[in-house]
Amino acid sequence: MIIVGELINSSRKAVASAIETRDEDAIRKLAKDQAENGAHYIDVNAGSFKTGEPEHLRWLVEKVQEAVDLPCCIDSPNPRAIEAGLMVHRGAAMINSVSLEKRRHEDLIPLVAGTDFKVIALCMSDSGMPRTADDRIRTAEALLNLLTKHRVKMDHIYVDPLVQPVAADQTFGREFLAAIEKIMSHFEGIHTICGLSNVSFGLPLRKFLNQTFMAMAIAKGLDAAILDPLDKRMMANVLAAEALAGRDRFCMNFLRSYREKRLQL
Ligand code: THG
Repeated sequence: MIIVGELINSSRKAVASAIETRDEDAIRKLAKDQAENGAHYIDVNAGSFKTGEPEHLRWLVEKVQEAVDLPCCIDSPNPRAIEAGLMVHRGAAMINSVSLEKRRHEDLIPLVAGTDFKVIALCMSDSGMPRTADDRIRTAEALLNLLTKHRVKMDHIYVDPLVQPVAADQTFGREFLAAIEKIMSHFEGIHTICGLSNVSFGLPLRKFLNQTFMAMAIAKGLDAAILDPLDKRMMANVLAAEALAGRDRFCMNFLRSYREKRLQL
């Protein structure tokens, strides 16, 4: 499972103020803590700032990469902000995200064409949010065609079918899960990724719901996730679900994590 640490996100109050006051130590600590707890990428998001987002994102990329030897997942709906982050990034960043919305992909495709960047392909189009698994597959297919036509390798594409709250419509969870299964079985070499926490919006015990949903998504083939690596129960859940779904040869990863006391409930 490829883990993208979600904590450096300006929707969190402490992070927004660290960005505003240029508190390098706070950002460095968040990057280090997530790296030490199993993150492979560090998500950086300054989307709550109406002005200066590109400059904030560039600063975040610099501070994260000074602190840890990991690539960033550059998270913005604004192609200009993504570009600013990429300018200072070392190694192959993950671009979060390209969608089928015309304005968004027209600006981003030239940035990713023929590169080794990982690209999150978000299942959103100009007709809005997807509802069914079929909505998601259609958008995913169009995005895959677009990206591969521009020489992005299948193995570098992470489809995000977009998690929607089950409190708004009880079919949203199962439609998302069906989409993961179809995408993973139809497109050879592709990856799937998601941010889980939307699923529990408007309900109590959100962490518990997110953890349960993660195990269900792993059973369908999800192989990357944007989550809080400091959530021990979530990380244990990932290890358990991968072993139980037959994605951990001889349960070696589960056993090693247990021995190294990284599997604590
Ligand atoms: N897909 C993709 N990228 C994404 C998302 C996605 N990036 C952003 C988001 N969704 C995933 N990242 C976060 C980061 C922080 C929090 C949730 C998701 C978070 N939530 C607080 C909590 O859970 O305690 C609540 C914050 C609040 O409501 O104010 O910290 O789906 N490609």
